[in-house]
Amino acid sequence: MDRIETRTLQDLDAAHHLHPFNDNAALAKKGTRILTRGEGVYVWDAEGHKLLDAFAGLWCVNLGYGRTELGQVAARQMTELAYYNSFFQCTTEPAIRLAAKLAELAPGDLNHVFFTNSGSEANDTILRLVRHFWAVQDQPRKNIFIGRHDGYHGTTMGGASLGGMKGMHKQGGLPIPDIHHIDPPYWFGDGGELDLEEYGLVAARRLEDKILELGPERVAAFIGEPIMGAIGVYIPPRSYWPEIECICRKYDVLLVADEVICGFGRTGEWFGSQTFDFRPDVMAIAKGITSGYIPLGAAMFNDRVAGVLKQQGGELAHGCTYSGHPVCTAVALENLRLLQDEGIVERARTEIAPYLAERWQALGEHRLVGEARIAGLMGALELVPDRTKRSYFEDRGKVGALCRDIALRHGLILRATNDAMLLSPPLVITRAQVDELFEKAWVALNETAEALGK
Ligand code: PXG
Repeated sequence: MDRIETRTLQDLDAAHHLHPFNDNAALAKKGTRILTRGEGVYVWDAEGHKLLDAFAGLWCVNLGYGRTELGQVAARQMTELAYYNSFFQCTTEPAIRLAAKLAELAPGDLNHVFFTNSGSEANDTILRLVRHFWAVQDQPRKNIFIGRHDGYHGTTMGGASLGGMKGMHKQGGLPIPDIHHIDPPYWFGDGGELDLEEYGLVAARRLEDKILELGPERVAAFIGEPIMGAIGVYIPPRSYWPEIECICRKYDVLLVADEVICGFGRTGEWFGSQTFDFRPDVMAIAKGITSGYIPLGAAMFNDRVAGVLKQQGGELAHGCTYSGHPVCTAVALENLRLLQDEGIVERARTEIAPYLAERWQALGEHRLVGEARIAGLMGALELVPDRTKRSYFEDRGKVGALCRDIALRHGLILRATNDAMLLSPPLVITRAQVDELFEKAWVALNETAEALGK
C-alpha cells in the first residue's frame, strides 16, 4: 500500500468510518489515532509514538503482538484452502482439531464446540440453543435468562440484552423479552458494612430471589462473566461463584460462564471458572482464543446440554457462513500451541501475576486511588475524591478520561471506565515491563491529581 499522510487518513476516517462506542462527531474533530505496528507489549502509532499497551488491544492480545508464526499459519491455510463451510455435511481439518483442543483445555465435560465469529455471536448462540435445549424437553416456558446489571455480553440484540448496560439498552429497543437482571457483585460500590465474603453470599442470593420471583420453571439459565470486565473489573468475592453454582443446581438452571475476557490465561488459569472454583454447563469464548490476530468466537456445551441438542434437537437451525472458518481455526490452534508450549499461561500465573499484584497494590497507595483490585492479569484502580472512604467523583467519567489521556501522553495505554483505570496487559509482559508500566501509571496519577488541584 502507498503511504498516505496521517492527516489525510484521519480526514478519510472522519468522512467514512463510523466508530464503535464513540461520539463520532467529537472524534471526527479530534482525529483518530492510527496504529501501525506492534511487537510484544508495545504498539506504535502513525506519528511514531511507542506505547506500552497495558490493555492488550481490547482485552485480547494475550500472546503479545508480532508473532510471525500466526501469520505464517494463516498464509499457508489461505493458500491451501481459504474457505470451506461446516454446513453441508462438511468441515475442515483445523476446525476439527480446534474443537478437540478446546475440549481438552476446557474444564469438566465442556466437550462440545459451536464456532462463531465473535463473542457477541457466541452469546446469541447460547441464548438460542439453551432455549432450544429446554424446549425439546417439553419445557418451552423455561426460556428466561438472568444476567446482571452492568454485565457485558456483546452488542448483538441477544448479547446486548443479556448484558446490563443501560446506555446500550436505550439504543435499539432492548432488552428483548424474557431476559432479566440482578445487581452485580461490586463490593466497592455496594458492599456497605459487610465484609467481602459475607457480601459475596448476599450478592449471590439475589439470584435465588430472582429465580423464586420468576418461578424456577421459567428460568433457563444464569449468565455471568467470572470477573466483570468492561464495567470496571469487578472481581467477585471468593464466596460468590460457588454459591451461584449451588443455586443454579438447586433449581436446575443452567450456569453460563462468559469467558470472552477471562478465558485463555487472563485470570491466571486457562479459564475464569477455574480461578473462581465453579463448574459452568455452557461457556462463551472469543478474544484470547486467537489473541486477537483474527476474529473467532465459540460457544461450548457440556455433555448434558450437547447430548440433548444432538439426540433430540433435530436440525440445528443456526450458524454463520464462517462458523469454523479454516483460517481462523488454524490461527487459533497455533495461538493455543504457543500459549501452551511456551508456558505463557503458566508463567503468567506463577511469575507475573504475583509481581503485577504487588506493584498494582503499590499504586493503590496513591492519594487518588480508593481501591486497587487485581486477579491474575486483570485489574482496576478506582479513582476517588476522598480515599478515606469509598467515594465517587460527582461528574463520573471525567477524571478517568483525564488520567487515560495523560497516561497516553507518557506512552502508556490504560482503559478508563467511569473513573476506574483498567489493566489487562498481554500475558507475555516481563517484570521490567511491569516496572515501566508502574512508573508511567504513577506519573499519570500524579499529574491527574495535580490537574485536580490535589
Ligand atoms: N462477552 C464479554 C465478557 C466481552 O467482554 C463480548 C462478550 C463480546 O465479544 P465481541 O467479540 O462480540 O466484541 C465481550 C467484548 C470494553 C469493551 O469497552 C469490551 C468488549 C468489547 C468492546 C468493548 O471494555 N468485550
